[in-house]
Amino acid sequence: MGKQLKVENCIQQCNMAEKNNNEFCEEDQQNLQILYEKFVILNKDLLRFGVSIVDLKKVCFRRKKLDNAVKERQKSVRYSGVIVAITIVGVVLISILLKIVFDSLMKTTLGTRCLLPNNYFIWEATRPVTDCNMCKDVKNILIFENITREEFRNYAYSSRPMLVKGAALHWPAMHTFTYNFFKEIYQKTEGAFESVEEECQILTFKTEFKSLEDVFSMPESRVLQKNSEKPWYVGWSNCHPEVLSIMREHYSIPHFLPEDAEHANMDYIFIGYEQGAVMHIDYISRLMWQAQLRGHKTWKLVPPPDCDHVCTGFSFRVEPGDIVLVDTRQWYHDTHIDAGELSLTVSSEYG
Ligand SMILES: O=C(O)CCC(=O)C(=O)O
Ligand SMILES: [Fe+2]
Repeated sequence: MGKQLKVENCIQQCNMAEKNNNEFCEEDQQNLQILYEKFVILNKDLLRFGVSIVDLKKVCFRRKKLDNAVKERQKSVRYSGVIVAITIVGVVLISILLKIVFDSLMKTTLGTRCLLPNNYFIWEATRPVTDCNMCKDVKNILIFENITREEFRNYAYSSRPMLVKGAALHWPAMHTFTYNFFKEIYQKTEGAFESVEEECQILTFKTEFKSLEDVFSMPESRVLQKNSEKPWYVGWSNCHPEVLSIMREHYSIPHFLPEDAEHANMDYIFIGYEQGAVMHIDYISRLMWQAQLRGHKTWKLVPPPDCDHVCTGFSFRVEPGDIVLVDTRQWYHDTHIDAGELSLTVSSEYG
């Protein structure tokens, strides 16, 4: 009898432990009671056949262990579920983030001109290997005093830096384009400022300006560089159709470019004083031309670093009316304006 009580205690202990962990419904409890009674009878029989209390305890606790293992497994399955959910949410968030970064890169690099300091590492990582023949025997700018379309044909798509002297001298833009000309167009054209923010691009170089609106809010004394005001130099692309069509009434595509050349549907203005563009390379898909409308500008060209052993850099100065052609995707370049002069240029891509 003493032995039997101990067995019942053991089973009760096991069930109590179980009860603490689980909520049983009424039906479960009835079934458990039946099971319990059958279990008591079975234990009595086992004891009668000579099985010891120690053996029964062992069985009882081995079962508990097994139960715990099952619970652990269920727990780990639950954890795995949570981990899978977190992973899915993570992947979705990372994808959204990558898309935002990719879109902004497309805007700042592939679609438009990209200045090196903004995303140097991305640019360097994606820069194609240079064929150093593009700069191997190039020691200076190739200058044409005047050139016909026919004569220019062989040079048009080379990466050779070239200068066509006085090619823009007859353009009305030589006289009509001023700071105030652009200020007026932008202020009177609905959506013009927004287009620069959303579809075009502004390059503010060393200035504190955040937008083209800031550029056109400068006090006149600074615009004209009176009273030792801080110098400024900016560039922006014009892609608003109305702004572009007004601008294009004042200049044309350089006469020497091939008739079947493709042209971009946005043109750039660079305007300002002293140090112009900082040393950079452009991530654009085509070649470019730039007409110097006002002021004198010195370009410094540096070959790509992978061609350092065969190529050298050089500088050249452009005068009002000159049109410069540089493969700005391959030649690193910076610009500097003659002291005290305002420089104003218009440029575009062709290919
Ligand atoms: O005109 C300038 O100062 C810089 C122009 C430039 O970087 C370019 O046309 O790619
Ligand atoms: Fe550039």
